[in-house]
Amino acid sequence: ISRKLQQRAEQMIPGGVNSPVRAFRAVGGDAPFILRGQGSHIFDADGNEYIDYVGSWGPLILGHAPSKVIEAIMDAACNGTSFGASTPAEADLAEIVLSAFPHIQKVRFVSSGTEATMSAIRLARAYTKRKYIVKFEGCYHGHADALLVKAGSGIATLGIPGSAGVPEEFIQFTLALPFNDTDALEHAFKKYKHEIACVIVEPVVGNMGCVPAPGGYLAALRLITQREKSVLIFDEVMTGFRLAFGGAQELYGVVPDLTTMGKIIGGGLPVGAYGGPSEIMNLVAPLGPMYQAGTLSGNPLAMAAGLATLRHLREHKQEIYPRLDKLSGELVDGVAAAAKDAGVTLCHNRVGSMFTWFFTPGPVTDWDSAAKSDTESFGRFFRTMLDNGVYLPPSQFEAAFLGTAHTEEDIQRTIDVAKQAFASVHA
Ligand code: KE4
Repeated sequence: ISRKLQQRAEQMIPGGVNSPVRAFRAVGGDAPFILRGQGSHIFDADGNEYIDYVGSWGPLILGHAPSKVIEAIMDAACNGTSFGASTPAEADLAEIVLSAFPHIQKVRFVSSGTEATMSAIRLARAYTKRKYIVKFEGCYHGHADALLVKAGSGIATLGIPGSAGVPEEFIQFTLALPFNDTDALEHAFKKYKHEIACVIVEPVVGNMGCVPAPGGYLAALRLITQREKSVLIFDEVMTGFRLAFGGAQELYGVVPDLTTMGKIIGGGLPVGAYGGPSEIMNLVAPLGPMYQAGTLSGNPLAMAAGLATLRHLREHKQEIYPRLDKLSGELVDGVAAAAKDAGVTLCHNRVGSMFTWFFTPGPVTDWDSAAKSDTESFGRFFRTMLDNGVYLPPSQFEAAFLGTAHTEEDIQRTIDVAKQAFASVHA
């Protein structure tokens, strides 16, 4: 049935999908159409059940349809879905975000991670009155024009458009540097002295597959940007409330100037956010001259879902994060051991409940090393897992997630299926 649904959808929607990765181009085969989710499992149109390690790409840290979140959404919906006017829930959610990220004095809610990073960059440029921005190769921050660049050849050269429809003039001020290379960053600041508005980074990268920043790297970014009076932006859209209640900055003890968020803060509904000290945030309209707006920003249903999710995480964080770490470790190590036993070349990266198995000897520490992965083998592994009821991210270069609804049985079953899958990789 999924195939029929796909054929129908692609008549009217490009590729039949509303986000490219869902088309399974990177892994081949048919993408199942999902009808419902419950806890750690999802169910497709053909009646197949899967253990879900995508969790809507990060938001569903509490699993599918947790009763508290669903009730909160239903209660809010009974009073209407949107007013385009202020509601108390927005300040309620802001309060929790500020409690989790102490450096944030003011936060603005938007409806996606893309809007959050796009706005944070505009704000950094407004605050510093500088034009250049630095991002790192392999990091993804949403699809705003200025961020759709591929690394240029050589160090600290300007990026090249990473998408059709992005004129090079739109990325002429974007520097795409190698991740995990402070020399490259120092070189850029020398070459573009006093001209770099901000450095944006995923403090633990999810978009190369999971790649943690090596010890000292984030602290070095902090030092260099402080010295250069450039705004450091931690894109915590994926890591915020995922790696710890206070995200990567709590885990690593490095504090950026601006933080962008998304995913978990909406509890599965569309929410993004950017925040930082009032000194910077007061530039945002209507207070200041930097314009940013949104019809559904702070939407009551999205705020209700985010509130229910973050309140639960805040209340139970002492046991939730250690358990997610323990269970994820069992899973990742169990699958890695199965690969070793089967003579399959595999390495893995994991930070808390965010992880990736790479089909390469590794270590995977940046884009160049991630790109050495054997995506064919990954595709075969992915499809065998899917055929046996395990739903992994359909790309070697995406992070997988474990949530509070996953059980020991889920983990054991996944390891068992991986044993079969590795046997087939050799076949
Ligand atoms: P959205 O605009 O997709 O809400 O957020 C963009 C974004 C920003 N920053 C980081 C670190 C992100 O990971 C993302 C989006 N992540 C992808 C998964 N790699 C979303 C999945 C998709 O594109 O369909």
